[in-house]
Amino acid sequence: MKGRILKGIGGFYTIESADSFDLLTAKAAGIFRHQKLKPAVGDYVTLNDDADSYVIVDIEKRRNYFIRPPVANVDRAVLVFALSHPKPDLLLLDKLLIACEENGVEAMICLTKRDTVSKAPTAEIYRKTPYPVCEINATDPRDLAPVAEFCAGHTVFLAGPSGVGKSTMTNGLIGEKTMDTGSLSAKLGRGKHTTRHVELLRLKNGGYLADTPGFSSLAPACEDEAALAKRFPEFPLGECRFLDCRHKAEPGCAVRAAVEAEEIAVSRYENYLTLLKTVETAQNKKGRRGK
Ligand SMILES: Nc1nc2c(ncn2[C@@H]2O[C@H](COP(=O)(O)OP(=O)(O)OP(=O)(O)O)[C@@H](O)[C@H]2O)c(=O)[nH]1
Ligand SMILES: [Mg+2]
Ligand SMILES: [Zn+2]
Repeated sequence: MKGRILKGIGGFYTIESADSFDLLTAKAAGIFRHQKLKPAVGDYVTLNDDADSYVIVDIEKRRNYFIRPPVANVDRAVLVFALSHPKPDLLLLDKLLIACEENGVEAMICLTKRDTVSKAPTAEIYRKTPYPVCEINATDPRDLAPVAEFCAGHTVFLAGPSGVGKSTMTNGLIGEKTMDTGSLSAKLGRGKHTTRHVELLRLKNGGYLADTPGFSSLAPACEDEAALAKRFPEFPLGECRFLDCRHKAEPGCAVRAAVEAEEIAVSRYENYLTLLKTVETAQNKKGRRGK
């Protein structure tokens, strides 16, 4: 029989049956112990139910796979950052957006703790991108409507730093207190990594939601400079004077012109330059090794 892994703890997996939507428990077959492939939350699997317990015997090819935390076959992501407490790390947000682009995951940006700030420039930065943006008080369920609409019918994960309200939102979206939430550390003003495992929760209107412990270590894999620029969907690529423009100081660069015209946010462009340096350094290393 077929099903999907919603949860895995200590070698036991909770599977939603594809036919009945019932939940059942299974173990992984011995073959997976000797393979690099391990069953992950989000996997579509085949179960063998001949014996008196269910055993996962096959894993369908994954559409995508994220390592930390392990979750497979995701089609949308809500990137959650607080407007303050903790202060948003926009380089991390841009890295997460790139990782979504690379993995064919549609992203939404959700800025929480709207109730704690009077002015918030962060939203304006991302309104200049094609990504949907919302500013919310995550503790107010009425604010969650745009997020609920974005998630309905899809497999979605919430990603973002500790303490920004991912579990608070999860509880609001699921409609019950499923996840523990934690206060910020008074000394450091950061979250305390309250959520430690990943699990797919069933949404009321169809679809699955995974609250996660972060993805703070998710590094974009961009293989070269051209690939990096393509991950910024608001960059007017193909309009620069030079085909191989890196959008740094080249004359006739359409990207820089768009930054000057305030069509592209300065912070997005600066983060592009920061990541470009990383890609260039990695390439130089590779080049030297190749000689
Ligand atoms: N005022 C206000 N507080 C919020 C908001 N969102 C979350 N909080 C509070 O922030 C704290 C952290 O929220 P969590 O939901 O545990 O954060 P998290 O992102 O799940 O954190 P980790 O599990 O550690 O990754 C809790 O005390 C929440 O009540 C918001 O929009 N406004
Ligand atoms: Mg949490
Ligand atoms: Zn250019």
